[in-house]
Amino acid sequence: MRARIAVALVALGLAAAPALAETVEVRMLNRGENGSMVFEPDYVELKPGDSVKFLVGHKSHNAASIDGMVPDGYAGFKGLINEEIEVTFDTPGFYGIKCSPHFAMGMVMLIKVGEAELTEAFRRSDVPGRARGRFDAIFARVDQGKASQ
Ligand SMILES: [Cu+2]
Repeated sequence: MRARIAVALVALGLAAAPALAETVEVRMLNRGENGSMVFEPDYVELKPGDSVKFLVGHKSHNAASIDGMVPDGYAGFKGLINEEIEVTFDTPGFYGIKCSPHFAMGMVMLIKVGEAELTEAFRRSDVPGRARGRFDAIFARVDQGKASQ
């Protein structure tokens, strides 16, 4: 009897899950656990249809997609400085995100939507040196499979 109830609950959970789009909060910070000028968390995995809400942890940051680090055909987005924006991601793939004024200082993050392959071309995207270092560290965590926030 107990087993039958458990099976029924699992079935309900699986049936309900795809309809529930989630919103993950990411803070834009002058200083965080991983140093200065950071998004926290710096890596997020989403289901298609989920959203990220970029919160103003500290002032003078924004969130914008990085040209060349988004799925083919994706139009991109760019928040204003100090703007809290919520962005919905429908297309599977990897998305590189930057803070426009602090891109050169390495203020970047990565978003994975659905099933996606981290290609060599994506890894070698042309970004400033400090962003390169941050991305390489995130890629290493993705490769190790312990990247989930
Ligand atoms: Cu910034």
